[in-house]
Amino acid sequence: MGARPLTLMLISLSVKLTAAQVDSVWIVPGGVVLGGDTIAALRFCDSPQFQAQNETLEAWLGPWVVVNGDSVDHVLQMSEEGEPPILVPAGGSSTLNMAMPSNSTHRLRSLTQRGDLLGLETMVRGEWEDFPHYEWNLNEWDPSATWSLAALEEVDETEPYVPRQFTINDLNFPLTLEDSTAHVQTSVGDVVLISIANHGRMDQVLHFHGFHVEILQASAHENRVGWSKDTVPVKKGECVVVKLETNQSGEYPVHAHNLVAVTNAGFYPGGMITIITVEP
Ligand SMILES: [Cu+2]
Repeated sequence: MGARPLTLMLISLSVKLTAAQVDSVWIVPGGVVLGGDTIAALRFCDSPQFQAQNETLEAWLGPWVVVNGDSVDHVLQMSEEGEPPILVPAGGSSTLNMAMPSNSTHRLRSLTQRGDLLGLETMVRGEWEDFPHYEWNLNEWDPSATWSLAALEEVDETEPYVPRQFTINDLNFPLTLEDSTAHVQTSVGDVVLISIANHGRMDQVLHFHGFHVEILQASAHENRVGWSKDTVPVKKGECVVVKLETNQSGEYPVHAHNLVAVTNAGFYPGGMITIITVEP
């Protein structure tokens, strides 16, 4: 009998600690190799060390402190309209307040050209229903533009745009299959959610083989919520969330519909392709 109040006290203590937690993320410059191209990059990293893939921010673990390890200031913007931009001075830090509704997925991006084209953009997830949640960050890359930006030169965005690499979570196929949040692994009858953010300069359309998915969020197409489709457009800057309930086992590709987006430097297959693996 005496143990019960103690247990309750411990539970409420742990809840308080979670709510007061402040987590940090670092803006770090570096370079990556994608499909044979070397690319200059900026990433949101979980330590001061450069990492090739942007860190996803879980809003409920916030507030988040962003530490700018780049040599220039960055101005960050959450995807919501009306959220004020946040200045993170070079070598300094700022706090991101992430009061966002549950069941919603957003983008955090840099408003500078250097940040935008070097890939300083990531997904910020509110809490969703308690299903396994996968994350697909879509982007494309023009290697020569990244080197101009790394040298603090401007890129003329009115010039024809011919990216050479196309990625999910900053990896191109077949490396997407080694990423545990790009490669969906589930069992027949189970439900998973997939948050998709398009950080690139091109609209994309994803084609799901084997299944229809239910659209739970489509920030640029709100009329599509509730639709069940095997083809899901994700406009430039859009965040889409879909629910997948599998009814058959096997390996099913998901790929961008635009042919150039399923190549690595022109070679097919590559780019924005991943697999849904369904165990019986
Ligand atoms: Cu297809």
